[in-house]
Amino acid sequence: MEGLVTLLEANRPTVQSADGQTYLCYLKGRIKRDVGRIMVGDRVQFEPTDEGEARIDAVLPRANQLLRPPVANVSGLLVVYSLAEPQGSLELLDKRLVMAHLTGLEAEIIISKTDVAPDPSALRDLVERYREIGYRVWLVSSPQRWGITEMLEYPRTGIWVLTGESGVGKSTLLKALLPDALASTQALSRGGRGQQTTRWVRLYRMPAGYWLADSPGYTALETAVAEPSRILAAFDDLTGWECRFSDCLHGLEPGCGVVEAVQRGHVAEWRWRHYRKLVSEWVKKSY
Ligand SMILES: Nc1nc2c(ncn2[C@@H]2O[C@H](COP(=O)(O)OP(=O)(O)OP(=O)(O)O)[C@@H](O)[C@H]2O)c(=O)[nH]1
Ligand SMILES: [Mg+2]
Ligand SMILES: [Zn+2]
Repeated sequence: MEGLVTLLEANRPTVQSADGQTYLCYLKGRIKRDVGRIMVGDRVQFEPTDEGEARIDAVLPRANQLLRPPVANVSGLLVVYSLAEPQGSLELLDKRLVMAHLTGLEAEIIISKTDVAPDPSALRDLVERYREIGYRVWLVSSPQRWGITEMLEYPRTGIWVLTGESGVGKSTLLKALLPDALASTQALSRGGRGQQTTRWVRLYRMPAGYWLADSPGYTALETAVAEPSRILAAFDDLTGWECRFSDCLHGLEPGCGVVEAVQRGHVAEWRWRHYRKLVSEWVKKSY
C-alpha cells in the first residue's frame, strides 16, 4: 500500500493511507538504516502487519525537502509573523521567504495576533509593503476567529507548512482552523512559562483537501548561504532598478539604483538591510 508520513515522533513514523487509516510504522532491513532519512511528507510503500501497525518497505523519491522544519514534498510555506506577544523578527521572516524561494516553494505571510497588535499604522505599512512585493498576506486572530473562514475557504493543493518563531501562534491557528483535530495534544509538550511548545512536525488534512503541517519554531535557519545573485533573485522588490555598474551588488557601489530607491522610500529599508546581511553571510562562508 501507499501512504504519507504524517508524523515522525521519536523516530517512529505514522503513516496515513488514502482511505484515512493511520498506522504506527516500523522499518525493516535495508531501509532501517535509513531511519534518519525518513521525513514527514514522504510518500512510502508499506504493509499492514498488526492492528494499526505497519512495516515501511520503501520511501518514494522526493520532489523537494526542507530542513528547517524537516518536511518533504512541500508546495509552500505559510510564514507566521506576530506583531506582539512576542514581536516577531522581520529578519527571520525575510530569511524564511528567501529559503522558500531557494527551495522553489511558494510563500505566503500570515500576520497573527492582530487582536493585540499595538499599532494599526505599523500593521498597515507592513501589509502594504509585502503585498506590493507580491506576497499574499493574511491577517488573523485565532481567539477572535478573524480571518479563519477566509483561510479555510482558500483553495490549495499538496503540503503547506506553518513556520515561524516559537510563540507566534502556529498551533493555536491550526486549532482554530481544525477544532476537531486531535488538538495536536500528542505533538505538544510543556514549554517555559506554562506554554505548550510544538516538538514534532505533524501533517493535518484540511477540509479543502490539502495537508497543513504544524512545526516547531525554529530560529536558527541554515538558509540562505547562497550566491548573491540567487539571494537577490529572492528579493523581487530589489530587482529591476538601474545601477551604474551592471554587476552592482547594491551595497556601497556608487550610482546604485537600489540604494536610491531605499532612500526615496520605494523599497523598505529593512528588506535591503536583510538582503545585505545574507550576502555578507555568504561572503564570510566562501572565504
Ligand atoms: N492574543 C492572541 N494570542 C494568541 C494568538 N494566537 C496564539 N496566541 C497565544 O500565543 C501563545 C503561543 O501560541 P502557540 O500557538 O503555542 O505558538 P506556536 O507558534 O505554536 O509556538 P511553538 O510551538 O513554540 O513554535 C499562546 O499562549 C496562545 O494562546 C492570537 O491570535 N491572539
Ligand atoms: Mg506550536
Ligand atoms: Zn545597485
